[in-house]
Amino acid sequence: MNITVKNKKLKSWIKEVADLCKPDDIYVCNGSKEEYNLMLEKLLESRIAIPLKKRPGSFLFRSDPSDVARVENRTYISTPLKEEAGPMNNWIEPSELKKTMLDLYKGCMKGRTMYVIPFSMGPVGSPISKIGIEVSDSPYVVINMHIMTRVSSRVLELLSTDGEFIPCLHSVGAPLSKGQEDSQWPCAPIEQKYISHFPEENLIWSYGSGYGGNALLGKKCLALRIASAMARREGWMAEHMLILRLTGPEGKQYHIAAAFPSACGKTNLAMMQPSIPGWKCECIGDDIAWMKTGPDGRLYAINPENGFFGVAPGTSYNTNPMAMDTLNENVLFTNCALTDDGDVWWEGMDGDEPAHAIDWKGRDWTPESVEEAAHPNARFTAPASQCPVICKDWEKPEGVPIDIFIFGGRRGSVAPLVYEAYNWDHGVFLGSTAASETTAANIGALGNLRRDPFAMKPFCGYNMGDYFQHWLDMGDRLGDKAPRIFYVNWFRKSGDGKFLWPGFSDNSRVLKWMCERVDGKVGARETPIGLLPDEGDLDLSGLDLSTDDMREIMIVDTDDWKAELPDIESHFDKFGDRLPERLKKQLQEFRKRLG
Ligand code: TSX
Ligand code: MN
Repeated sequence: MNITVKNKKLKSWIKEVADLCKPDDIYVCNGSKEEYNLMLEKLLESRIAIPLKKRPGSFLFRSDPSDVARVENRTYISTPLKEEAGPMNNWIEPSELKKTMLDLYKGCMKGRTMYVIPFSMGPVGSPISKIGIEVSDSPYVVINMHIMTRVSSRVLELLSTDGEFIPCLHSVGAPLSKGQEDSQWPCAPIEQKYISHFPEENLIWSYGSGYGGNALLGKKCLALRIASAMARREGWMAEHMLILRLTGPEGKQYHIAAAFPSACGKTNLAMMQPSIPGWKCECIGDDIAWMKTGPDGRLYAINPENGFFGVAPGTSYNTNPMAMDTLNENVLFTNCALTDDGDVWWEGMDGDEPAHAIDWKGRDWTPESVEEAAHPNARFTAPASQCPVICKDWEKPEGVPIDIFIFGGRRGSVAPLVYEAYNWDHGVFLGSTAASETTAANIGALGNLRRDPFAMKPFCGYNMGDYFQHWLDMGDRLGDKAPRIFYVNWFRKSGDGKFLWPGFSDNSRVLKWMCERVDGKVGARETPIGLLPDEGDLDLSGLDLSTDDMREIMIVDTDDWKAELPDIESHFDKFGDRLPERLKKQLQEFRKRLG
């Protein structure tokens, strides 16, 4: 081991893990640039990292073809009672799960170095931040954690001898025998993969995968699953939300937090540049929001992350120019294609397809190839500080005051462009019933409706029924200082299958209407689903959009919505007696409004 650790709990945990996993070496990380470079040198030497001539300080990685995404069916919330994990989570009883995993962990780091990664979610030392220690046998994890979290020796100093941290144990699950050559991307077969959370003891155990959310344990595992359970106990919120600051022509600032399921363009919205003159948009975060009530009784949000781990395919100067400008240097790419001139490429990038490339599996690729060049879930890992529109206050320890919550989904029909909740409880109802059609990018049959409450289905660390209640409780606590709640659908299609709304920068028109609602500048018309913009109140100046199309985008078809009721009912039925009475009442009132 390269340094002596002072924290008592950490010291004994490191020893315990080392005795179990039997690594050849132990290295405690300090988060320095030198350490990052050292790690990369190793990865370059073993040809795991491919340097990119066109992007300084940037590298391409190719995962094992079996290890390309989060594994929801291998993800567990392990509480003593199954009831505590709830109907949306996989569950195994803690002692049983630990027994299984201890067997797997036995000697799993042989032939490898065990890295101890001290990290802070949120600015180091902020009262909202949480400290985690990830122990991992993957140098790829170390460099990704350097970008995605605040890895620093200051974290260890802060911990001192008795400070608290969240232990995050990770192994790729591929020990090396003496002289055995390492594979390009070590990992374990699917039936040995486990992404386990023990929320009652703030503990994370991950085994068998080296990829993203399975392995970078600060993100989905700590900042969402474990943090959501802590937040409920402690009276705050850990949400799957982007955070942005919108500034109006008079300089008034509005802070928006928005939750969308996958494939809705959350990162695009987080970095969106308004098409309407005088309005400005800045990014604070693209994935996770931690929110607490401030001294003035309002809700304040921080982004606990330090970087973006974004989906590459589909990212272009058309869809997200600010992301593209974030990716020029110091970026780690995973499962993108490699061009002949030493750059990355993916489907949906601007310009012509390359005439030749190496695909994500390392094979020759040409435009005639049947398979994609980049994996659909190929990723970039980039420092948030490199985003040209990162908000100057994005690391403010006290966070930014949230004015507006947005929930959304992808629907080709039924849901209009935007509507506002009648009140907090109705907003919670909208969040709890949020639905999206499945796309090629996520699993499940194409075009099926999938309920993804608050976009938290894969990320809630406890019973989702209790989570709904926690939202209601937060509303009670915030009272008239609570953010207003809206629902959006950028994806409504016309009868002939064309997107009706231009989306992207023009979504600023929708956000502007929300701000004017907050300021009481515009009215709204009551419909069974909520409050819709009065005709003429959405700023459509300079938009080439026919009146007919605009009407179609805004149609609320009562019969369509009545037809949804059975699905909402069976969705709610899953929660049994954990479904808050106040949501049952919301459903009753919705039914009544539909007539
Ligand atoms: O991210 C998207 N947003 C939010 C942007 C701030 N996407 C991409 C989704 C995939 C991740 C969108 N796609 C959006 C949107 O608002 N809207 C659409 C649908 C759409 C696609 C293309 C066009 C218009 C709408 N127009 C042309 O192709 C010219
Ligand atoms: Mn996410």
